[in-house]
Amino acid sequence: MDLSAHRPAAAELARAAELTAGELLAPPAPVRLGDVVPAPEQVRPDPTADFTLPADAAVRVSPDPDARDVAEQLAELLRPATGYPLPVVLEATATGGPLVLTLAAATPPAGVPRPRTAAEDAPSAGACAEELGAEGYRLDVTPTGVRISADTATGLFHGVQTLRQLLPAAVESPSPVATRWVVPGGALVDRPRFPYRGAMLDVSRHFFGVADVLRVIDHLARYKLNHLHLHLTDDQGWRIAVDSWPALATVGGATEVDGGPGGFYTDADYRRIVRYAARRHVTVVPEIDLPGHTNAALTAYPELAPDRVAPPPYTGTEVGFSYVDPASERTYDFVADVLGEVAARTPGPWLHIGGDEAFKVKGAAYTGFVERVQRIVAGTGKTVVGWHQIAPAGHAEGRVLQWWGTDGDDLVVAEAVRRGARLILSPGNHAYLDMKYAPDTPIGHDWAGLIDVRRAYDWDPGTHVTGVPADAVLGVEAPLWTESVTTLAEIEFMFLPRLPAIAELGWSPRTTHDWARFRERLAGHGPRWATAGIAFHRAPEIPWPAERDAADTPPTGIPTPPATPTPTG
Ligand code: TNX
Repeated sequence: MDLSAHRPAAAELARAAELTAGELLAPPAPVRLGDVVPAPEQVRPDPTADFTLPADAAVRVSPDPDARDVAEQLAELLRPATGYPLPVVLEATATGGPLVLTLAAATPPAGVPRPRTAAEDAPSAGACAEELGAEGYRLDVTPTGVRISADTATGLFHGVQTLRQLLPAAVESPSPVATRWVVPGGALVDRPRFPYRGAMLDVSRHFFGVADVLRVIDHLARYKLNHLHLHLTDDQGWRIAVDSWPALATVGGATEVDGGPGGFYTDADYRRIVRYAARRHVTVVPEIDLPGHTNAALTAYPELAPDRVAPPPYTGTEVGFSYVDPASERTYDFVADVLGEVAARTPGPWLHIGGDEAFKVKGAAYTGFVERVQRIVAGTGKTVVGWHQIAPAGHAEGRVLQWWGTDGDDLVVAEAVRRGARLILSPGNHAYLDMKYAPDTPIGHDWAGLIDVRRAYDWDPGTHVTGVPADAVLGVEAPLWTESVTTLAEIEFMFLPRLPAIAELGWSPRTTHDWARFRERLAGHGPRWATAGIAFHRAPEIPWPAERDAADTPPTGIPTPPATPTPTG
């Protein structure tokens, strides 16, 4: 029998082989200028202006210590994957070069039209297009180089995070990769919608060591989140050393959910976290939860308990049973000492006093306690933040309520806002990253519902709570409670990919809000996380590109990431 009719011709075989080889060797899809998360305010791509980083590039930067530090961080970020030396050079008037970071608003390099701002496009608005503010930046890519300009080092830092995302995903590799380091041409002007963009890590229910916290700060910084709220105390463990009440940490810190060993941050540990965060333009917001959620403190100092009897340590996950005695003066000595010490080692302006779920301290006893604690905070020079349960207490100058409701009709909170409070929005059913993605998510809660990526993304902080106008919204925060979260890989699994969704709501103008585009942009981050050894949830709603080298991460399992270098700095 003649099989020649079924045998592919040699030319066809060669063609098929060529296609397969082409697929294997083809560089990954090029990054586009608008592929950034959170979405930038204005993007003007110029496909004729792509730039390729040369091996002998230097980073030129204005001679300012903070700007210089951002330049050092850019070099530190690029060196491992590129293998290039990337020296940092101080230059008062850097006019050009492959990588330039300048602190003053710079004239765009010739050939790149300055993008028009929304303000310029609106006929009535007269605001200056180059008002970049405290956090904004401008990024210009021409065939001869990348220039980031900003009014502040913080703006430069955010610009560097954008540049990082514009380079191929291989830039996340901890070891050298042979590739062309192409940045898409064009110009971009960017600044945040809200000044407060944060995430919370509960280090009480399970304790996480300094290295884990530093890694979390890195994740925040990537997505231009600028606040890390540390939930430092709860029934299951007290996590910060306090000199004047030492047993809080040594006794109260020795437990956690399910009987693990717990732990606490020494003064040096806490300062290291604060310093590491500051270098990444992230402000630490410490929370001492009062008057409830205090079982760990009571085990150490029974004199604070209403019956003056030490309760047994608590390793379960119920809430609302413990409280410090609001009728005892000793309680206020404790509060003043603790808040005084924490304030003294916290450079940021905020002090979070909790206030949630104090079910056994009711009515005037509760509001009276909160009002007194608000005065103690004011005495430390900090601005008070509390969970929205503190709304009925009297107003204190500048106070901020963190709203975690699941129903946007909250009259008590709207009234507190009318009296002058500002709001951080952490709606339980959109922003609580301890909620499961889907029924089969192996860890997490579901009391506020399931939160897939779309649910994390599809809400508007500016209109979410009835009677709370956008200008009373300070920003957004994604809390991660850790009753069921025990490792860094599990933190990352719950954070990613939802944290970038919340980050985008906090940063990007509402006009950029678009689920279809967001999921496309987010998809490109999968290979970045995989390359960096960061665990994440391969949410089925996101069109992740096929990964060649990445570890296989099943849709619902929590992958064990490859060992990552310990953060330094
Ligand atoms: C409620 S929301 C809490 C926490 C729990 C969390 C679990 C809030 C301020 N309090 O004590 O850990 O639910 O999702």
